[in-house]
Order: sequence, then structure tokens, then C-alpha cells
Amino acid sequence: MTQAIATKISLLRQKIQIYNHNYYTLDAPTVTDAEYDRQIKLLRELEDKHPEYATTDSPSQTVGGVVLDAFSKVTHELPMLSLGNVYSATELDEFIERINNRLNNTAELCFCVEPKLDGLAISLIFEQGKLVQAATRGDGTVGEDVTHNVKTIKNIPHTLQGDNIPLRLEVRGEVVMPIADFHAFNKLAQTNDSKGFVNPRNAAAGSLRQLDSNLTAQRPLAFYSYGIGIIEQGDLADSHYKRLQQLKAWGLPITREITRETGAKGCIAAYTQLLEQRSTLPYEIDGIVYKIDDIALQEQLGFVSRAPRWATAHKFPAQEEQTQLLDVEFQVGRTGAITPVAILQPVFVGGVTVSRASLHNADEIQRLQLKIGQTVIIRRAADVIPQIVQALPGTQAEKDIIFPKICPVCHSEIERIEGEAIARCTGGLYCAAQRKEAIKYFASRKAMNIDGLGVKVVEQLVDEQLINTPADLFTLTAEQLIPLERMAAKKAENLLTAIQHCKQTTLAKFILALGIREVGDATAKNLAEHFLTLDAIQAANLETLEKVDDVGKIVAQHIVTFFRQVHNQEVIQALLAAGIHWPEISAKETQALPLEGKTYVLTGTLTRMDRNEAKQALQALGAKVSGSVSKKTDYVVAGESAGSKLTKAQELGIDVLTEDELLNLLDIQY
Ligand code: I6G
Repeated sequence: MTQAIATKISLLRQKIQIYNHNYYTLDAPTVTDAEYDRQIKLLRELEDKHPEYATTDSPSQTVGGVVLDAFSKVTHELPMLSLGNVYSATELDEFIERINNRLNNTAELCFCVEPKLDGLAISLIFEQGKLVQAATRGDGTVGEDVTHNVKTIKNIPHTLQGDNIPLRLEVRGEVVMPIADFHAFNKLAQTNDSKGFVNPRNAAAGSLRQLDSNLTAQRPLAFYSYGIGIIEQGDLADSHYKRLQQLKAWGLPITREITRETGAKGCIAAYTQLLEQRSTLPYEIDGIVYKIDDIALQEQLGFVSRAPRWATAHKFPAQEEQTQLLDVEFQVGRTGAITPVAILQPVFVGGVTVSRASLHNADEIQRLQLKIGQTVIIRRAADVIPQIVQALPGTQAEKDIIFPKICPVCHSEIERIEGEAIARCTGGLYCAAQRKEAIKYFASRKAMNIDGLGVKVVEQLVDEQLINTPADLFTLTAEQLIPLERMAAKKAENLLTAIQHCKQTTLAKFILALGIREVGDATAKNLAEHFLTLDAIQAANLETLEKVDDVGKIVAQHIVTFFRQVHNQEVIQALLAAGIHWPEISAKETQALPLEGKTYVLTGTLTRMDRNEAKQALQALGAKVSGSVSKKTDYVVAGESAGSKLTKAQELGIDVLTEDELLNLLDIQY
């Protein structure tokens, strides 16, 4: 029995050591953070229950990182520790109780509360205000010298500015790759057929640990301070919060979300608020850190083996989890696009249970080297559709995924035009799947908004051959509807009323409802406002279409091709004959707002307002806010550590605004 426990603990330690090697040395994790945390927790529980097997070199007692031979080694003068964790309000209460017991304290404690960035911890040493050394945390005692690489990070000052700077000062913080830059980097990697990064943390770690600092310089990294190590010949404030503000005053970046809170109640309120903000932050965070604010109390509390007693991290729900790929289905979309969809062993991730995830196209399956039966890592950041980001190495027994050559619905040939990622069913409106999708899209909320015409009803109507095109909806009768599944007389009557109701619409919604390839709601609105009438849009040639915002060569070609098809013309005529109409648009209406017609791109980190606020303020004044810089961009607003978008704007000669200039334009005082 005891032997069995010893073996269990030993195997668990070896397993965690392999995870550590993959994560810290190779920058290529093979399990999710959530799974890693579960295994560490299990090991600690076993060691607590069987203290006779506890050892100081157990991965439960060490920081985890290692030092690569490729870099020179730096011994930290003060160890760089990690943090303990709490996972609930109860565990936070227990953490506070332990502190109160040690301090013999009964008063409410004051905490400095900071977001926990998901990046790579580093130490910066400044001597006489000059940056002289940067090192990774490594195993907490010895780290890697990454000074050359860190000096390429744009928001790290090489010289501190201001008064009372200690003669020698160590600043600790986290290097991250901002989320927007991570996506841009991966997109570029995909077009260059090179490998992207699995997540922003890996991107930051992989970029910082490059042997050639020219490569690091090309990566959009940013740094945020969270604490101080060595202080020689200098007096700093007696509060952690004030010390962070002092770092900011000397020119070191700190996160905007730092606050001071009282007691568990204040901490939990800050947790809830930060969790809500999570999806709008420019960097990825995996939790919040509560730190006793009073430095004297911190000193009194001291450290346990690997973490301070005066701080703990409260983890957010995991955004990555692992599960099994059970099968792959091939869906046929509105335009015939064949999308492989992963069928997953249901898994709770990012606050929801995920059982399906789009695999986009055949290239994505190839890129992930995916096989049925493998364990995969699913990522679901808040409000973002779930994605498979990695397939873990598996066994031989797994099955290859065969991309079909004929449409699974209508059995027409599937074609993939050279140079295009998407394969399409060639069946057109002969394909029931495409017909169903076209009708669902027509009825959808942003288009004709037909209440009660859900997915299941459309599928039955097409399968029963009661409708073939959106125009057929307007000839439906109660007698046809009532026999459908879950359709009583009242529901049928409501649906018929909704169908009648939708006839009063707008030109933009009608254009959107037609389902022209790559014409979404913004483009449909731009087309309506530019041409004012349906006839004018139908008559437009490629050149005139390309004058419209958002419309490039490819979209213009899709529009012309769509209106040229006889069957599309027949459907449009039938819809108009059924009574669909919209109010006339006057040219004046479309020019009412001061920034109408101007396209802005926001890049980098804004420090006094977040991107969403800036976007909404610009849109309220009529501007269009785009995600990418092109010749059609009028202004680029560049915040801190702006990267490739700023470079592109400069290359294209586009006006670049600072955050101050933007605030000035918007007439906002912060
Ligand atoms: O690893 C860490 C991440 C963030 C930290 C940390 C932190 O504060 C926001 N704070 C401390 C005190 C330590 N590690 C040891």
C-alpha cells in the first residue's frame, strides 16, 4: 500500500517534470495550464497526506523554470519566487485568516490588487538609473541573461527619468505579447507558411528567448512592472501600491487596472470587475493578484519555500482545456464552402461547455496535423468562438481525417480553386444545404429579422419542398405550416405575421439578406449609402464598386457576379413583387456626422481609455474603425508599443495620431 503511494507520487513528479521541461525549456507546452494546475494540486494533496514522502526538490516546491545553456546564467540576488493560488472566495478567506493569525491582527487588511498577466516573468536591474541587466526567472534562483533582447522592447526605458532613483534598483514584471499583435503575427506567419504560436504567452516566451536579438526586436513585446527586488541607496514608499506609482513616474510601465482594496469583500469585487473586463484588455490575463499593501507587514510575513506569504493569485476560469477529438463532420455553408467541424468530448472551457469547434479548412487540419482520437487543446477566450489550437502527440491507433471529394449533402463535386483555402460544393442552389443556409441567412436578425423562422423550421420547409428560395416564404400558408414538427396553429399564425412584417425593411438589410459573398452588414450599409438605390447597385461596375468603403477587388467581383446570375435576378424580382420595400435614402442623411467617410485604425496600447471606448467614440461621430491598415485608412491612432500597423501606416504615408491628439479630437478630458 505504502509502496503504491510512493510510486504514485514519484510518477506524478516525473510527469510534472516533463510538463515543466516542455513549457519552460522548449516553450512548447503539452498540457493546458488548467491540467497542469490540477496535477500540481493532486501532488500537493498527496504530499500533505503523506509527509513522509515530501522532498524539497519536488516540483510542488520549486518554481518550475530552467536555464538554457544557450544564454549566460544570472544568479538572482533575491530569489524570484512564484505565487500561491486561491480558486474561490472561501480559499481567499482562508488565505486572509492565515495572515491575520500570523500577524495577530483583527483589523481589515488593505490589499494592492493587480491583474496577473500571462507572460514571462523577468527581472530588470538599473544602476544609477541605467538598465544594466535583464534576466528571466529561470528556476527562481538562476535565470538567463536576456539583456540584449529586453533592450529591444519598446516600452522599457534604458534610462529612468526623475528624482530619488535608488543607486541600484531591481524591477520585476512580466513580458507579454499584446493580443492584437499576437493575432497579427500569427496571421502573417500563416501567409508565409511558417509556424505561428499557440497563445500570446508562448509568443512572448519564444520571442524573448531568441539567440539573435534582431529577431526579438521584430516581435511586438511589451513589459509591465509588478514589483521591486533589490533596492540600494534609495528610499521607497512604505506601500506596494505607491511603489508601483513611483515606478510609473520613473518611466516604467505598469498596468492600468491596479487598485487598492480593503478586506476580502474589496478583493472579490475587484476580481469580478476584472473578469468582466478581461475580454477588452490589450493583454491576456489569467487571474488577479492580491498583495498586502503595507511593506512592513509584507516583511513581517516573509516567505514559504517558493512563494511570499503576503500575496496570492486568484485564478480566472481557464481559457484553454484539453479534450478528445471524437470525429470530424463536413458542413456545407451558404456559399457552398465545406467547413470541417470537430466533434469533441464535451469540455467546460471559458465559461461554457464546448462540444464542437470549426476547423475552418483542409489547411488547418494539415497545420494542426490532426487525427481522429487525438487529445487536443481547445481555447475559448471570452466571447470568441472555440478553437483547436494544438493537437497533442498521440498513439498510432488514431484515424486520418479524409477531406471529402463529393458534397456530403447533394453529392455534387467539391472543387478547390488553386490558391484558395476553401473547398466548395459545386451544386449551387441544387444543393439543399446551400438553399437552407441562404434562407436562414435571409431570415436572420441582422437581415430580414423574421421572428420564429428558426433553423429547424427552415430545414423542414426545404426538406418538405415547401420552399426553395427566400421568395417562396411569402407564399406560405397556415395549412402548409401547421403539420410541421413543433408548429401549432398559433405559432404558424405568428410566423406568417412576422413574414408579412419583414417586408418593411431598409435597403442595407435587403442587400445583406441576399447573401452576396463577403458582403456583411457594414459593407451592405456602405453600398446602400453610396448608391442610394438597388438599381444603382445592380448597375455598378467593378470600378465604381471599388470606390465604396470596405469594397476591394474581390468583393466587387462577388457583387457583379451575384447580380449577373439569372436565378438571383428571378429571386430579387419575386421578393420585390411580394411587397418588400424600404424608405428612400437621401444623400444628405448619409453625410450628417462630422467624421463620416473617415476610416481610423487603432493600434498599440491606449493608456487613458481602452480601445473599445475609443472605437465607440469614433463611431458615434460617424467614423469607420477598421482592424487593418490599407490605402483606404485615413488615420492611425498609435498607442504605446504600437508595432506592425504603425510601420505600415508610415510606409503608406497615412497620418498618425497620438493618444493625446485623439482625446483632443474627441474632446475628452482624462
Ligand atoms: O508571477 C507573478 C505575476 C504577477 C508575481 C507577481 C505578480 O503580480 C502582479 N507578484 C509577485 C509578488 C510574485 N510573482 C512573486
